[in-house]
Amino acid sequence: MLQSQALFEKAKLYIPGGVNSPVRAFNGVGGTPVFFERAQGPFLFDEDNNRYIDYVGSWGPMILGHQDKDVLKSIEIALGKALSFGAPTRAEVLLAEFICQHIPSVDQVRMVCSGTEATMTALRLARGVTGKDMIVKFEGCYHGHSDSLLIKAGSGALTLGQPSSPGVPADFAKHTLNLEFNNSDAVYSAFAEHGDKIAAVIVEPIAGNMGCVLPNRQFLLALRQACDNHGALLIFDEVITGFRVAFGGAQSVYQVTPDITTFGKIIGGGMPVGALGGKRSIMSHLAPVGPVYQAGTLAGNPIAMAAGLATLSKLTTPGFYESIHQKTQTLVTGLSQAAKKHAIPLHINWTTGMFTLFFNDSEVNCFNDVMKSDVERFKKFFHGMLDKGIYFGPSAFESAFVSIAHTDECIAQTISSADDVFATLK
Ligand code: KE4
Repeated sequence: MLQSQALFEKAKLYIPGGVNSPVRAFNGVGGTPVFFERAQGPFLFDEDNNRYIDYVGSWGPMILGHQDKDVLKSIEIALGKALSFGAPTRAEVLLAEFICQHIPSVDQVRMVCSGTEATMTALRLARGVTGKDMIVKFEGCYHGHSDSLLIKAGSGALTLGQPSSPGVPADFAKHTLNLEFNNSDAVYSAFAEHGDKIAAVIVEPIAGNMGCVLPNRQFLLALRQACDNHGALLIFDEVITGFRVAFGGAQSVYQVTPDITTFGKIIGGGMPVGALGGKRSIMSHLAPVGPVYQAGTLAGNPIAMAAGLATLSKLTTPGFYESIHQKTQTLVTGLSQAAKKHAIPLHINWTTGMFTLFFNDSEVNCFNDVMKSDVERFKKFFHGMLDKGIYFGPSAFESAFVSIAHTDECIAQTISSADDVFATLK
């Protein structure tokens, strides 16, 4: 890792913390971040040409694995025409059409350049439509770093131990209610007290940013009912789960329909893309049709649209999600059996294409459960696996991701390596 160490020292001269996103700095696990030079299929290669099986997948986008030939071909064709116009293009219409045709709750979609932009815009839209200011989010859920949402966020902020970031005015924070994920009673109480002021509820329908935490369907139904009863909008932040846990996202798995859905990651195939979508009656409030403003120089960028459309088109392959599900299930089963063999308290939450190891022998259904997990043991697990050429996200509070490119051999190697590492964790 000599090159990574040298690059990290240089990076820290020119970039705060040496990284362009905090979780990458390894503060959650200690040690020096690995600097990667290239990737292929399920593998990453660092600057010292060490190979790793990749369970980060750029935090979700790489569901096809790295360097998918069809995605690269689409990008090459787009590159031959232009990088950017700042004007309407066919490609953005085709990607919007694809999403609208396959997500029943979405009639129209607006492209942006990140998940943060998508959720920030979704909140502004909900506030514009309802004329109300308060929003409800859930502890441990992370929706990007816009001010209204960086309140007891999960993901990086959780790792940084700053449940709400400095720089967010108190006047913003007071409009954000933080409730416990999976706690329907808390939702009923919040709406009983503030219902006439709540513009929206935003939730990761399957949480990924406190680690993977699955919802109780009754909880999602309670959100839907509360929003209907009080004229608030339900926003499903499917930046991670969209086109990952199922072709129709978490909303298709739990059969609960949001008013607005935010997307990102997979819909860009690795390029910078976010999106928000919903019924025309809501989306028509967005400029230039309606008064709710949103804009972006590179929104709908043709290269990103090409990467996204090529990626989504391959997800329609018959059996794709069954295969991803099977790979994930085989891996999780093997890891659980290995931990049991070594009497390591481990609870793995998982669903199709995503999972998290909680070093905790009880169920993990909310943020407080997550915080009972043994983070020190996770750090040892992380580095033990890294030394064996297996790359998990450098934080106990993130989800790991499986791609269609992860072979049976990759999964067997991961289980075998974990077996060795668990033996050292006793
Ligand atoms: P971006 O602005 O990072 O594209 O998306 C923000 C976002 C919104 N909603 C959900 C559910 C998300 O998971 C994210 C971003 N996810 C994190 C990983 N858990 C991004 C990784 C990072 O921050 O470096």
